[in-house]
Amino acid sequence: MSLVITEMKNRTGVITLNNPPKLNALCKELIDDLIAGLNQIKEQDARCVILRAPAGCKVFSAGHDISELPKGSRDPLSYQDPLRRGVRAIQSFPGPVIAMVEGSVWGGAFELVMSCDMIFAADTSTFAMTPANLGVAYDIVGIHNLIRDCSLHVIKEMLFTAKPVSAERALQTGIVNRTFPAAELEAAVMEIAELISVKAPLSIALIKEELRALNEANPLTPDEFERLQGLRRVVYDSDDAKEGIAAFFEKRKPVFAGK
Ligand code: LCV
Ligand code: LCV
Repeated sequence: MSLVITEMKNRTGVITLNNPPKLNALCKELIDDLIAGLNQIKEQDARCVILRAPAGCKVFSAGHDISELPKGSRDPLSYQDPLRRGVRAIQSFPGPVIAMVEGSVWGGAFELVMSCDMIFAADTSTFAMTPANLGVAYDIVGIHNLIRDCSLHVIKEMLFTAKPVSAERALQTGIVNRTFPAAELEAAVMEIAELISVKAPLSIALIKEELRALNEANPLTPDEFERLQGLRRVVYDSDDAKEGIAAFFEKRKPVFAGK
């Protein structure tokens, strides 16, 4: 029995964290199911993914499964840790992954949500970053994933106090894109996903990968620059690139085939 529900709604994939007894804690099994869900959705030509928890949930995710943390003197968040693999799967998915948050978000789940491309939250949701609660030596990549989207002062306040931040405060500080009353959240996020799903997927996937590479702090190495140029070539050689311009001059909506 998978700990996530994976479904397609038109050309939007929806992954629902679904392990209520463990408050959707990010145990190895749930992360493996999340990655499998993303791979399944990729095969179905999804243009966008929504990552959510069941409607009305009190806890979006209780974060890393504390019972799976090493009992000491071992890196708690090394490269192959489930949380690290889950974050990389979201960041490398070739299309926007939107976090639709309702309930409270804790620790590694906050990093998972921050690794998504956009965050839309119910106005009753909260966000907490908790290594200081557990004495966890959070890893550099994980910290880097937190500091790119909002002020260092706010992230330090969250890290050093481990105090949950309200949706309103998360909106003010740029952590979330928008907040909605819980009852309106799903419809609003589906509308955004539908809008994305008729845009040019190859351009979007390229731009997401360019932003990821640029965001990885260090200046691009020559090899990395050439790699991105190679990806751009596939896109500007594509039928879609021709279709987009032809449609414009023929004054009709483009139909992008993704090739
Ligand atoms: C395993 C859990 C968990 C859990 N793991 O229900 O960022 S870092 O460095 O901290 C990173 C390592 C990380 O992500 O660590 C985990 C950070 N997560 C947290 O700090 C949240 C810890 N949980 C809570 O604060 C409460 O459980 C919340 C507020 C989420 C829900 O409170 P509520 O009163 O509704 P309980 O606390 O009673 O939890 C129900 C059961 O789930 C277990 C918890 O131990 C309890 O188990 P028992 O029924 O066996 O007592 N549980 C909760 N969170 N992350 N197990
Ligand atoms: C050539 C045009 C253009 C135009 N080029 O007047 O960011 S990227 O990657 O997309 C980048 C590559 C880029 O910047 O691509 C261009 C992005 N631009 C747009 O998407 C805007 C396209 N234009 C429009 O949406 C409308 O034209 C606006 C809203 C700007 C104005 O609308 P309006 O009804 O006032 P028309 O659409 O009737 O345009 C008047 C004439 O200008 C041409 C258009 O084809 C039309 O030509 P005809 O009179 O021959 O039909 N035109 C408009 N924009 N970027 N030609």
